[in-house]
Amino acid sequence: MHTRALIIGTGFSGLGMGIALQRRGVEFLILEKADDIGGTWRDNTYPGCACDIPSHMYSFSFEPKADWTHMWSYQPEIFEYMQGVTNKYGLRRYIRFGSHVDRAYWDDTEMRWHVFTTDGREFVAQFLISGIGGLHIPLIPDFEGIDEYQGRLFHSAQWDHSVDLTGKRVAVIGTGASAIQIVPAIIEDVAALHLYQRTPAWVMPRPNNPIPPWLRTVFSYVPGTRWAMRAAIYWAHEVVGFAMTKQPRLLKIGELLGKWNIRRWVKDPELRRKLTPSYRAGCKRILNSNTYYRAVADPKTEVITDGIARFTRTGIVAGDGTERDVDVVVCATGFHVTDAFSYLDIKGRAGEDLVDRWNREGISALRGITVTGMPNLFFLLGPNTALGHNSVVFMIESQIRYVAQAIAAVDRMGAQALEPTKAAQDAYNEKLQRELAGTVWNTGGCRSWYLDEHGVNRTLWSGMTWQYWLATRRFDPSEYHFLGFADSDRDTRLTQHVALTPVVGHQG
Ligand code: N01
Repeated sequence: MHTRALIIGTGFSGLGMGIALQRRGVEFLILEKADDIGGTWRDNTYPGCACDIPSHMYSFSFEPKADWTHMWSYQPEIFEYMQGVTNKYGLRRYIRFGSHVDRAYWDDTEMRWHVFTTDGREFVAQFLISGIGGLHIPLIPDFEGIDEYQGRLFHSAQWDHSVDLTGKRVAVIGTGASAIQIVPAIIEDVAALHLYQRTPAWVMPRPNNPIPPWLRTVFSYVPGTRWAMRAAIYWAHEVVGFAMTKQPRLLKIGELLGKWNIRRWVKDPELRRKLTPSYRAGCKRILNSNTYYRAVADPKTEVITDGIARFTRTGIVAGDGTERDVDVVVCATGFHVTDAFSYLDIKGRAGEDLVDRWNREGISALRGITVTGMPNLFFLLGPNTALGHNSVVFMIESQIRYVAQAIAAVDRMGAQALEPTKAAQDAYNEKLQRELAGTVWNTGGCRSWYLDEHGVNRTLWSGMTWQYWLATRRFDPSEYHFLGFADSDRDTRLTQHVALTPVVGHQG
């Protein structure tokens, strides 16, 4: 099947990109591996699943919703919002559900991407846009003996709703963003909760009471109020972003709040000690909850900090040799992040394997979106565009605008394709890494999934989000080579600076 632009995924990225192309009259299709839209907000259905960025900000700027029921919405409401947007824009007719992309290659002669799904279908498109994001491949650590365990075991992002936790002994492994929402949501039901903590998180107080109906009415009917709320949320988060990126010392103030939150709920000094992080707040994602520490302090909960030595048929043996039997194990152990892209099979110009390159050099892209040697390939939430402090939907919208401008630039130039110059991509990433060097993620004294195995931050944007907005607001053609002009001399002239390996036509 032929189309002009092929989008992969129907999370916020894929849906937003579809809407932008629809508006601009660019023909497109969206490939979705599952049988419904929603990406991470479809997959994560664990008890207590909610967004830790307020919904008036964690939503499309062009599709505001006045009647969010909570400041920090729960997964069902966000999923419903995404369904509403999908239906409003009639996106379903562009989506091919059950289409799991397996591999893609760029044909230098045709100047087209050939994209294959696992069931053998082939799609051909001029532009390929990845909306797969970075947090979609669940990571279950390879604990010794895990395969022998006879109880129920699942990952937080693949919650098994057929398992009734009532009266069960449950182990939760991990104390990240997912775990701190799960633990308070299940504590009432379970008979015992074993919380395996490797590193404590900084957890700030956060009430999440329903937004009163009168305020929702104000947002609906009083012009400007919704935007004022959005702006207030945005700038409050940017202040934290300033501290994280420019003045990590200021985060000590947050640590005082975090310590107060522990003291407020936890009376046992030994437990307080276990729960108090030893690294700068913000180095790992700052979490927010008014219910987590209360659940941790519950007599049913045991916090285990001795590590996991191995699994047995009936439970887990901790690092100190203590064996604890459990009926259910929840792995809230996060996702493959910096290695998430190694699951891709993408071959670009002259058959170059993108993953081989990224394995050699580390993942990087120009503005986190385009990659030299990979014509007409765009990443949404690609390298170094995730956030530690604000709404990624804001980043996604900046990227979508940039991609739409890039496609328009190809058409305007009368070309078939573009790719960033190596000089532009390298200069961009050198500056980015210089800026990251002083941030809390690189200096805060923790080990997080923001850093790759060499300790290089390949995940987060280095500054404030408005700086990224500025950096992507205007597509700059001087950073690109344009390829595939009808006048082939012009093509040669423009591409002669690229170290072009000879065009070999069909690469598989
Ligand atoms: O995953 P995580 P998550 N042995 O990687 C521990 C987004 N999100 O699913 O800190 C023992 O944060 C690991 O320990 P340590 C958000 O961006 C957003 O919770 O590495 N423990 C950690 O405690 C978030 O950052 C929302 O020492 C092991 C935990 O497992 C991202 O998703 C909500 C281990 C993993 O925490 C991921 O969050 C939820 C091992 N071998 C999630 N391996 C929103 O509200 C890992 N751990 C938007």
